Amino acid sequence: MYLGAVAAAGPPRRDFISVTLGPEEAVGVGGYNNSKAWRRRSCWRKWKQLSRLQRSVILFLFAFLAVCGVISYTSMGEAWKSITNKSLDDQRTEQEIPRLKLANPAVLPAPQKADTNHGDYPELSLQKPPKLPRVRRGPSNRQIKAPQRGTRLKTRHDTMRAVEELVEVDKVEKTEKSIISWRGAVIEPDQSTESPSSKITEPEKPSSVEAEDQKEPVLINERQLAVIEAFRHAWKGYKDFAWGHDELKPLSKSYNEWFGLGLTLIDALDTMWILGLKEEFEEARKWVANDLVFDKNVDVNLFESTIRILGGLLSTYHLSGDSLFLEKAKDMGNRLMPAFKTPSKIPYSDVNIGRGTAHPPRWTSDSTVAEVTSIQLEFRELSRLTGDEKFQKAVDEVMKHVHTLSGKNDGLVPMFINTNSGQFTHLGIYTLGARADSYYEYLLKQWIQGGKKENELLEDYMGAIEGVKKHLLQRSEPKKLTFVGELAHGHFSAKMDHLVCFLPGTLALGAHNGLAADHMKLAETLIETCYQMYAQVETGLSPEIVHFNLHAQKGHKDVEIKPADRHNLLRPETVESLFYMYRFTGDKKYQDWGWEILQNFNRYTRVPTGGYTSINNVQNPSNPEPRDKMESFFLGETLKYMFLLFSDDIDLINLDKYIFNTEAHPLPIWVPA
Ligand code: DMJ
Repeated sequence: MYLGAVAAAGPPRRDFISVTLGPEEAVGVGGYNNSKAWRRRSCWRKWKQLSRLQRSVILFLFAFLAVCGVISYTSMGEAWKSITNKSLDDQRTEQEIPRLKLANPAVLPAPQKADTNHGDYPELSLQKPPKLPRVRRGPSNRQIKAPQRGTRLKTRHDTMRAVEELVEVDKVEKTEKSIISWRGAVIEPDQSTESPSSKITEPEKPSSVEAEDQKEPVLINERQLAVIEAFRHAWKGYKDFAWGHDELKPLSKSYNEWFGLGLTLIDALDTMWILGLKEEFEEARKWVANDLVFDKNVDVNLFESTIRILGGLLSTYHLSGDSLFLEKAKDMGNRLMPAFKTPSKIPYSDVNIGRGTAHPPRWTSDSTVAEVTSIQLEFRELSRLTGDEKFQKAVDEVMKHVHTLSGKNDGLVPMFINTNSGQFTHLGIYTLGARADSYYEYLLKQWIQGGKKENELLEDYMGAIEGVKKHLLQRSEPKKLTFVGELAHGHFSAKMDHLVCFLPGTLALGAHNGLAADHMKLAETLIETCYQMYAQVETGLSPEIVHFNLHAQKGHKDVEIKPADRHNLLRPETVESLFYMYRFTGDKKYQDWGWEILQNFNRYTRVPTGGYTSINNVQNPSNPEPRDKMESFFLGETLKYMFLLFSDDIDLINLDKYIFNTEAHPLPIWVPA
């Protein structure tokens, strides 16, 4: 905790010079006479009795003391002046924090500094099994209540010691908790959460921030520590070789630029907050404050920049209470608005955020359905926070329009929509994978975000799940795994993208929110399938796409992989669903599955000099063929969901108060359950 220079310095010290006179002088000789005249006379007599040398020595001493006095007065004055100025500066910074600063106070307490000792961790090289990280003192993450279903803390001595240290730190910090001032984030635990905006009457105001969530000391377990360690390793690579750029190329020790907006850094902000990585967060925050500029002649993809940048900034604002992130989010949101200036109001895929122009891809005037229907959580939230309705209006219009469109098949949507006509194109192909996936996810999540009142969204979601059941579900051989295939002009294909593995989590979230109980059953069978997409592969990592065997063949597993599909991009969907499944069932097998996956990421994708890399061949453990790229969602999503999966605390991003956008950025539910 940073208490500020004044507090740290404490009250000014007073120095005294004590001059001790001899007993004779103190009480007089021959009786006590304390009259002023007597004392003056007596002193003068004594002075006269001294030799010249004695007098000179005394005079010299007095002169010396006087000079010392003057010098120390001047330097103390300077010190005092600088302390006073600093405190004024602090006050100024607080005042200059833009208007919205306290509109929505921080949800979680400021992350605590994690142990910076990298040295405890042996570096793992590619393809070698990693050693389990030694337990160390992790960050104190005080938003967590006592674990609900028993912690996964190991009983090993060092683990307990680590935890005891955490608790000790926490106790000390708790006593200082009246105001936590940390880089512009001002958190007053007693402050109640208010709606950030009073300008908008609908939708309803959130009450997402609960100081009561911040009750007990946090116990970080060994698996969470391993996630922190993985994050820090990834971050080290990004920091050393790609700082401020979009994506790390960990093998060539360089970077890849996509939008030129520090994508990885922004995507990772709220993960750092949740993991308690204060130092890293502070450094990244500085970059956002000083170097993140949107006034650039650059084309960005509307969907990707909304879910990663806008979503990342909004959730970081909610978690930290730091208005810097809201200001940046507003700026970005405004710059994305030209995308909606189309004949149909269905947005273009690309926007030049510097010039304020938008356009479809060069080869078509279509946008993908997932892209135009998976920006709503973020734009709606931006309206709620700013009081400016235009963001919400634009995206609501898209949803209303899509709701009425023909060309659906029992709630399943085609993959493309035309920005001129507003009609679906490429009819007849239905998938829950690429280009359609998050349409289904956002139907449910918008309904939850808005307080479960927007019936059309629910209607479309429920209808779509019926469509999935009717057209896309099949069972594989030999294990009879239920999977979600695709439909192309009436023909079923047993192809399933890893992307579809968001679905078990979404189904479970719906069931948790009161929807059909059989959704939970389906979620349970589908997450088993997603896990098998890892477990049946040589590296224990899923490929991008699998084909399931519909007929039993000797020596064949359920999962078949085509050469073009055997890459792994460090994607989050399975871990994401494992997180939801564990939250809602408490079944520890989901944590164990996630743990296996984390270890396999460490075995096959970790680059010794920092960072993780996507790989080309999940079927070859001796050479998984690194692709030399770390996607921003590895930090934004995969590791965040891992950390949350291993936590036993339902209040670490409480799912009745938050809804994750499709890039794992938590946003408040407006009317919490
Ligand atoms: C992320 O950008 C989002 O999760 C998106 O919805 C799908 N693709 C990646 C992760 O796989």
